[in-house]
Amino acid sequence: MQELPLFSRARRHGEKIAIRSSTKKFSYKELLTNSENLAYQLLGDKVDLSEARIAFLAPAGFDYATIQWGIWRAGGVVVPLCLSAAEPELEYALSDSETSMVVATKNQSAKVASLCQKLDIPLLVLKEPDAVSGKPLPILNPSRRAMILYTSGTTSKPKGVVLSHANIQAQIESLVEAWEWQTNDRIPLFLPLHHIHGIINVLSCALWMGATIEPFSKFDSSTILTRVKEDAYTVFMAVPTIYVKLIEALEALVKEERKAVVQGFRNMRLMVSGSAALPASVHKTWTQLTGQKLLERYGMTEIGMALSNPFHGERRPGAVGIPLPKVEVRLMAESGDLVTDENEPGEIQVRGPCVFNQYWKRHKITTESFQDNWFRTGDMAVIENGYYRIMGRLSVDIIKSGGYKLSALEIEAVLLQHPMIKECAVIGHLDDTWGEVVAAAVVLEEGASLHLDSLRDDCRDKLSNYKLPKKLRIVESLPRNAMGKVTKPAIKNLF
Ligand code: MCA
Ligand code: AMP
Repeated sequence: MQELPLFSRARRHGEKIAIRSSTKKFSYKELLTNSENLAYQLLGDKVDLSEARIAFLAPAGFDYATIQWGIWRAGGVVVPLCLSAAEPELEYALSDSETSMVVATKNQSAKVASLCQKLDIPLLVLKEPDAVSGKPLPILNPSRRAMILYTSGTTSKPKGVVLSHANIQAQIESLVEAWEWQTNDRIPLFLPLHHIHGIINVLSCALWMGATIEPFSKFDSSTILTRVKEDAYTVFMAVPTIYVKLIEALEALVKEERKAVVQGFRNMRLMVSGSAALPASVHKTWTQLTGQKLLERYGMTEIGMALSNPFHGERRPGAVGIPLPKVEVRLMAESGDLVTDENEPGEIQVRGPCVFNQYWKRHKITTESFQDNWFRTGDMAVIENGYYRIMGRLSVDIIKSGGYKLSALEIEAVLLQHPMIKECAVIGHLDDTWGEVVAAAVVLEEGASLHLDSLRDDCRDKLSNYKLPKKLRIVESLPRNAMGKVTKPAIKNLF
């Protein structure tokens, strides 16, 4: 067995710049040295962390990559934490994953210090590297567990998706091949790094290829437009909400300035959209404005990317293309029969080396999520003229907002803890910018009153910003069916 290819390839990239911020540049060599140092620090007297879960909190940048690689090189499983998570969400991730240590950058450490104390988990604050120890690091079998990502779904608490090193490698290789990643690519990274989109599609693919990443602590359209105007990037990956925000920002520019920025977009060799449906209107407006045809693709935390419009060939608005290399896709009709004809809807099921094989500590849910070794995505699609088109999700309780997957049940569970709220139902309400926004219908306790702003403030310490309700309806009673179950389509009609 040999070192994982991600690291042996980095050795070949050597002095090339892996990560550049506005003030600093870091080479592949520095990333290898610093992550090796961290690995020794994490190992102490041990020879292998043997899949111990190490959670970490770091903004996009060299430190993030150092920590991720350091944990991997020591044989640990990374649990990247959400920077904007509320404390109960962090506590849940640490407890559920049975994290044995948290690593944080100096600026992020205050966010987790008291929680680590409460849970009796050691906190390691990243510092300047010591000299390398020289003892060999563990050689990892690719089938070993590498990463746990928390994903919301049809359960009230998020589930930990376990990905192996082999899964990660297959996901990277599939995208590198399909989108023809190049060693001289330059890409901005402003997506959150506790999800696949930022972690695999941007960070890991770029580092695999020896490309250069420009990290940002958060997305800001004017900063990005300035860098685009300077021709800083060759590849760009974002969620639909970001393209909507960029269209607004571009349209607000004066003509000459817009022309210069548009030229920067025009010069890129690839612009990708995913994580949520890209409205055909946004696709077309983007092409009219910049001349770029966005490449839309479809993926999921459990499987990486599965379907993509082609790099060469027709990029069809409203469609997600065909299966990526190494990925098998089939559609299963509600009747239980395999869909064999075009224009017939079915659930997307996926098989291949990119697909995870377990939800952390949730054996029953894992088993139920597969049908004959095919992962059941819960998304419906049809094939039209050779391309898949996503029709929606099987569950109304899954909301996609700004590219984040949210569980209506998780939000309802928090709202029900509110002293003014007797009953509630949460749905995703269609929105031009966010895809969907969180909307809550509530029945109040006798004599109580509630406003959206105060509800958001009251829930802020329990939910991340993007999960807070954006719409509120106060109702006398929730619409229910004959079985007493809340009818969510009727809730949707309330907004
Ligand atoms: C923030 N705001 C919202 C939402 N989020 N309003 C409605 N719905 C939301 N979801 C509001 C805030 O309340 C605030 O309003 C204002 O927008 C700015 O908030 P901020 O948090 O600063 O937002 P932002 O930084 O502008 O965030 C927008 C964003 C972000 C950049 C689009 O949501 C984002 O990074 N999304 C990407 C998520 C992602 O990477 N998903 C991939 C998952 P006010 O000022 O009034 O308070 S992986 C996946 O899905 C699979 C594998 C796949 O296929 O990729
Ligand atoms: P996540 O669990 O955060 O990985 O989100 C995965 C979900 O995002 C999928 O199950 C889809 O519902 C949705 N999704 C991702 N890409 C697309 C797309 N291009 N069009 C529509 N939905 C998408």
